[in-house]
Amino acid sequence: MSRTLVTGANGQIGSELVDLLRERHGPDRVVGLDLNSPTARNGQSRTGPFVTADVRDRDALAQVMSEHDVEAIYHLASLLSATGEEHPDRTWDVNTGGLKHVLDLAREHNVQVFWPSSIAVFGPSTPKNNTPQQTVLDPTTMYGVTKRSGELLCRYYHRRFGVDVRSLRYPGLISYKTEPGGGTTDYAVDMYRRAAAGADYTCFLRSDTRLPMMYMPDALRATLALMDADGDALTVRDSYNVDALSFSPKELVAALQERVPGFTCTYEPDARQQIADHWPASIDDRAARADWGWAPEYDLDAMTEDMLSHLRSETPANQEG
Ligand code: NAD
Ligand code: AKB
Repeated sequence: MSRTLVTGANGQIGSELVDLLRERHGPDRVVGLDLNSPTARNGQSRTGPFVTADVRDRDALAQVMSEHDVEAIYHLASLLSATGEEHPDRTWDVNTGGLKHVLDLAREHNVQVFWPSSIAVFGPSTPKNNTPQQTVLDPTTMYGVTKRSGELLCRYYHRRFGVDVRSLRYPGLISYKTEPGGGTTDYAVDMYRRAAAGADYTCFLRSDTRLPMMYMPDALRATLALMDADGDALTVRDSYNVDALSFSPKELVAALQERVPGFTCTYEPDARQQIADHWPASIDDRAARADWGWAPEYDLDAMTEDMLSHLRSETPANQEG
């Protein structure tokens, strides 16, 4: 039986993607892989196969591919931007080494690959508004360096070896099921969680820091749509820009205050501000719209309604009631 492999399966995206793919293909046909077994905090159903392994270990990956007859990989295992600045060597090894192993094995086993890039590929010389698909790419973080290197590797493996690898430059992703890990855009999820719990929030970015964001249901839909698309229609083989919405912390505070009276936010920018200052405020995603029909569904109001209703239903008071 051939299977789909998801690396980084315990993460913010992996936890939800594993469940979605298991609904699509059946629980037995999707293998999760991460450094540790999933816990309740990872939110993921534990109905299917799971492997604990390190993506830096090529032999372990090769064994999983053969044992499970893997036909598609969603390679999500990674360190993110803020953690990346704390551990640059490990970030290079995990992000770039892991992707190289996956691409080599995909070439050997004729496997389709999804690998996410990020708005972190852009930098201080990139146009900040409506950032084009083809533009200056001068990342200033180790995370951004691994993402741009990864994009070039993906394009090389496609052109040189015909590997069917597809990629999106995700903006900051917002979700309520599994908490994000070590990113710069995580402030938004933290703020939602605090507001839903009736608490105030101290934000680590300045109030006017506008960044591109996307709600997780849109991100998952984009991912599957790209993987389902006709390969001949894809004109971008490094990584597609995808846009959904943009907001600053103060705009998110205003959206929350409309629904959570009395919510307040104070601002204490830290080292993550410098990372955010080099990222775009909005993205031009016309190539994704033209090539495979991308269109987001959630704006800030719709996302805020949905986030709060889910987070409030999970608060201890509601669980007891
Ligand atoms: P996350 O930090 O929530 O999850 C990453 C997972 O990878 C974790 O469960 C971690 O245990 C695992 N991992 C780390 N090192 C590993 C290793 N050596 N071997 C095996 N597993 C390892 O990240 P996420 O938000 O789910 O992101 C998934 C992918 O999407 C990453 O490539 C990330 O760069 C990209 N991305 C995410 C966002 C976002 O906002 N979440 C935005 C842009 C791009
Ligand atoms: C991060 O903040 O590091 C991620 C990303 C935009 O890649 N959310």
